[in-house]
Amino acid sequence: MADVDDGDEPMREGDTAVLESEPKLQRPPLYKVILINDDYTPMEFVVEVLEVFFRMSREQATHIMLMVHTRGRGVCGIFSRDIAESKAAAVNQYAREHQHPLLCEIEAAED
Ligand code: TYC
Repeated sequence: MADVDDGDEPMREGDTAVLESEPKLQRPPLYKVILINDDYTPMEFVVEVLEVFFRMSREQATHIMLMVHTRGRGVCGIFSRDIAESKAAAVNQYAREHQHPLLCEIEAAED
């Protein structure tokens, strides 16, 4: 190209310098899956949910369940929006199928 500086030839008066912009790759936003405490869902059921849907060991699951039980809510995982939404929906559906009021929500994670 004659008039645009593509780096091959020395610049001359009248040429146009072109600065390539930095590629702006943004990471996809992440979402926390939050478990909410209630007075009725059995502790054992919550532990099972954490093992099955969040692949936690019995020890991890028990730790998170007790944290939710004492503090009111707790994070059980951080995922892309699609995965977070489908995990929360699957947990809520599983809880309803077993007539438990257990509630799972998602919340944007700060980055
Ligand atoms: N609070 C419940 C109980 O005492 C246990 C529980 C823990 C329920 C965590 C929900 O997200 C929850 N049986």
